[in-house]
Amino acid sequence: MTTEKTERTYIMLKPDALKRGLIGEIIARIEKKGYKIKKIKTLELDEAILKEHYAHIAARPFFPSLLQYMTSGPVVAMIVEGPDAVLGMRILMGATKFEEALPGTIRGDYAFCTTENLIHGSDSPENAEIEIARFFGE
Ligand code: IDP
Ligand code: MG
Repeated sequence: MTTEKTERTYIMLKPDALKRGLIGEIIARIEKKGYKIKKIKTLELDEAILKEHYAHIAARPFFPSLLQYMTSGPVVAMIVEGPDAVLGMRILMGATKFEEALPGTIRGDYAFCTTENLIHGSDSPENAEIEIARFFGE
């Protein structure tokens, strides 16, 4: 008997992933794990959508540099689906703080900075649906 549930999550490859030529490597890891990429597109984010998306950290001192980074180039937005995809993608991504991200995770293997940490993934199934609506309008 399997207990896992099929979920959708919102994944975003941040501007440093594109600048460093790592999107192929990161997408390959997501696919090798077995998740399906249901939708994918590049887009450029403006401050308004970022203030909404990052409302939970808007008061933090690093927020201006986060805005500058996230508007510095295009991102790759994806809807990723699979068993327990929300938690599973968070594990594949690794911890937010680069020094805590374990080897074998995307951030653990490639990130050397906490702001520029390559990838976003929704932190709950509820937020996944909100973020999918925000970036894909569905
Ligand atoms: P998450 O991306 O792992 O879910 P959040 O706490 O939601 O982490 O923060 C959103 C983004 O803000 C992080 O991915 C990172 O780019 C940036 N960030 C979070 N905490 C810090 C910090 O302490 N210093 C610098 N940047 C941070
Ligand atoms: Mg988060």
